[in-house]
Amino acid sequence: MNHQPLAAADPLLAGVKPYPAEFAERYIAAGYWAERTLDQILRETAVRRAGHPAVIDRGRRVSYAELVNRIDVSQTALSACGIAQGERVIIHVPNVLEFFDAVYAVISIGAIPVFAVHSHRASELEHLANSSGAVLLLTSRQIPAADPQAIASQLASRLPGLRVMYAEDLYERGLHLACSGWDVPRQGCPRPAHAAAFLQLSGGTTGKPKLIPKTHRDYAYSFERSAQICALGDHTVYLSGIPLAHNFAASSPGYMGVFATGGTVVCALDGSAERVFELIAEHRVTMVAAVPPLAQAWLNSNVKHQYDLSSWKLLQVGGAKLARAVAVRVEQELGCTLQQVFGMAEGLVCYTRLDDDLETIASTQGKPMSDADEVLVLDAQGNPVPEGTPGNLWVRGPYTFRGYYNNPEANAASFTPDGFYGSGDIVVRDARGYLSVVGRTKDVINRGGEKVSPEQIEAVLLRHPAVHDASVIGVPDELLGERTHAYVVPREISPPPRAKTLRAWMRGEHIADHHIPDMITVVESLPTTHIGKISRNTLGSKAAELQGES
Ligand code: OOB
Repeated sequence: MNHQPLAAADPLLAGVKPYPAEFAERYIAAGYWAERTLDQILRETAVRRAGHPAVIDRGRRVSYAELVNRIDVSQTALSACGIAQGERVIIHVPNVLEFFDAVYAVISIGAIPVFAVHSHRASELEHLANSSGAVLLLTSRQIPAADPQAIASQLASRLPGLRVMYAEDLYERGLHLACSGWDVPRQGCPRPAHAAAFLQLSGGTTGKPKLIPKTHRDYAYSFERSAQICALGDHTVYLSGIPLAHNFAASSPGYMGVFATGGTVVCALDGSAERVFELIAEHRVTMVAAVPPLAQAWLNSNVKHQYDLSSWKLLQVGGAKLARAVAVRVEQELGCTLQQVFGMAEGLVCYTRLDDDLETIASTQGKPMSDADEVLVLDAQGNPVPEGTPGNLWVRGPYTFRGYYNNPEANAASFTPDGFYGSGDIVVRDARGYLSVVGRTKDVINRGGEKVSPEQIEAVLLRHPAVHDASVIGVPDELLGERTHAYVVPREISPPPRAKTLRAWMRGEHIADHHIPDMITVVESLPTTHIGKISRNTLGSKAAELQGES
């Protein structure tokens, strides 16, 4: 555990690197940052929209007034537990009503949520507890395919100082305490808006997740601006196919954007086509967020015609590159507008706009949400590249963080001296400022000196009508240094495509020889990260175990 204080540490939470004063002044003067905390924003909406449903979770419909009451009562249970301002609390709760009780009760009490993903198990949670110094884990009895008691006892033996509670008990316990005379606090977060509100996890595909502090005011700006871009309002009914704990589902515009504008969040415990389509039809959902593998599964599902999806206006896809061949199918096959979202927990989020032309929506990952986002596209030497040329993405702005929590080594490696964060993404910027992600610095395959981007090969494979999904990795090769290996998941048709046929088809697609995979293996499924992005890292390390026809 590294508890080295940083030079100019946030006085409200040691280990948080604040925005420099001149930037803070600029963001306040320009109206980007305001003096409101995250729970205050929800409480304000609750005054305006008291009786309107805030959350729907299976049979449970909870109005804004009820939600705020649940949060206040839940706070009582946390106080009784001795949780104090500034202490870290891990949230390990899936997409259910109690997720909101947990998050907002912790924030309202002035403690700091640390957002685990519900697919994390003891080993990941132990890392999070150590790196955040958390005192409490709020887990859940509703995590699909998990044994929370086993997780708790594994953690108890390794981290005796970490207390464990179920999010489902917060409200009940709080009610009980209130009945026995405890005061239910109703005033909300005691910390100022410039303080760190929570710690989010980096989505990096290498190494263990790092912790990203977000202040109330920078985060509020990002979801309120996102809500504007996505035209959220009272009428919005939002569903996320990915965990609510992830930055995309939290703030792009996510549930926080919905709560800021008075709409409704519908909880989906998983992103399967049946579950999501059923919820869309039943609750007249207007907007859905997904990672590309989910969107592909919904597009290729043969049950979609059985549901009334007419309320569905917008499908947001982000988190990983959406192939153009998939993007062009959305409007016609699902009947809604596609919005590409390219973002990162560290900050910058880009959107295609709702009124963009179809080509822009299908072939770019959008443009930054804020006029104050400073985006640089640089070559390896740090010089700007011309428009239309791939380069490394660097960013600074009113909701892009200034440093990982308590991690000077990672900070030294991730920032320029003047505060630009290097995301590791390779992008192309056009004359309008729209970005297309063409790869990641670390993913580039060096095939005998020819630099091959896995995304480019995947994009071609996804054009084949029998291909459901594809992922390409580099594997060591004596002659070339690295060669390309494509793993392909077929659509549910019989017979599935043969590796030989796919390669022959690719040759007919008029692509460079080095874009035809050296190896193709047809497999049943691909490994994914905790939020459902295809994980090339795991694919690389598990490649030998993957059975399939080559
Ligand atoms: C989102 O956040 P993270 O932190 O899980 O992952 C960030 C990384 C980016 O640096 C990029 O490599 C990749 O995920 N990524 C995309 C992408 N969106 C994210 N790559 C290509 N195309 C896209 N549309 O993933 C995230 C955070 C907020 C909103 C949306 C996604």
